[in-house]
Amino acid sequence: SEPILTGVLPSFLQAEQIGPVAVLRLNRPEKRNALNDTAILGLEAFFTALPDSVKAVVLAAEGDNFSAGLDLSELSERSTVEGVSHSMMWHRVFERIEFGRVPVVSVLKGAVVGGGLELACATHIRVAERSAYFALPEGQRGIFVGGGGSIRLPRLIGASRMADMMLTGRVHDAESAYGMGLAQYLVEPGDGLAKAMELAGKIAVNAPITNFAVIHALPRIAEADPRQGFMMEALMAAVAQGSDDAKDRLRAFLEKRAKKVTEF
Ligand code: 1HE
Repeated sequence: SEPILTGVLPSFLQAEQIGPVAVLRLNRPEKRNALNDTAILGLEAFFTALPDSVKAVVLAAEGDNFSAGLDLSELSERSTVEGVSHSMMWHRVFERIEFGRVPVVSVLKGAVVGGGLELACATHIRVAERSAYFALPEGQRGIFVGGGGSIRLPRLIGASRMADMMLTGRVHDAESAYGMGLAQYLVEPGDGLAKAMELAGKIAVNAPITNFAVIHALPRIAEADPRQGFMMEALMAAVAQGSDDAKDRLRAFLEKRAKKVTEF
C-alpha cells in the first residue's frame, strides 16, 4: 500500500492505493468526521485527481464514527443565497462520487448522520458494521437536508421512512438500516474495511464497460419512462456486448476457463 494524492488532499483526508483499489479515509475523529467545506472540497479533489490505475474506491473513516454530518460550527452566519450555493457545492461533489469513473464502497460505523448519511448514499455499495446508526437530525436542528438526501434517500428507503426520520428524529440501528435496504451488507464491528476491500477487489476486475454501465446507465434507466428505459437498456447492452472484454469473457466461459456464478 502506498499513500496517494498527498499533495491534493487536506489533512482531513488520507488516501492510499492497494493494487487497483484506493482507500480514502475521513480523518477528523475528534470531531466525529463532521464535514466542513475543506472536507467537501477535498473529496472533490480526490475524485477529480484519481489515478487511472484505480479501478474502485473504498471510503472509510478513522475512529468509531463514519461522519456526524455537516460541521455545525460553520453554519452560523450564512445568508440564504450562500445557503443555496453551499448546498449546490455538496450536490456537485456528491455527484462526482455517484457519477464518477469508478464504483465506491463505503464502510459505515458509529454515527452515519445528516450529511454523513447523504455522503454514504452517494456511494454505490454500503457496508454497515453493527455499531452504525443512521439519523437525519436536520429536522431537529431547524434545517433541511442539503447534500442530495431528498433525492437519494427516498430511492433507497422511500419518502415515508425519510419523513419519519426527519419529523421524529428516529435513529435506525445497523440491522434496521440493512433490513430496509439502506446498506447492502451488515458485518461485525471492525470487519467493515476487510469486507469493503473484498468487494472492491471484485469490482476492480469487472470489465470497465460493465462498471460504467452500472454507474451511469443503470440509475438513469431505473428512473426513466419505461419506453425510453427499455431502449437505453438495449443500447447499453449492445455497447457492452460489442466490447472485446465481453467477447473474451464469453469465450472463456464457453471454453470452461471462467468461474461459475457460484465461484465468484
Ligand atoms: C461536531 C459535530 C458536527 C460532533 N459539527 N462538531 N449533525 C448533527 O446534528 C449531529 C451532531 N452530533 C451529535 O449529535 C453527536 O456528536 C454524535 C451523536 C454524532 C456523536 O456523539 P459522541 O458522544 O460520540 O461525540 P460528541 O461528544 O457529541 O462530539 C465530539 C466532538 O465532535 C464535540 O466537540 P468538542 O470540541 O466538544 O470535543 C462535538 O461538538 C463535535 N461534533 N458532531 C460540529 N456535526 C449539506 S446539509 C447537511 C446537514 C446536516 O448534516 S445537519 C446534521 C448535523
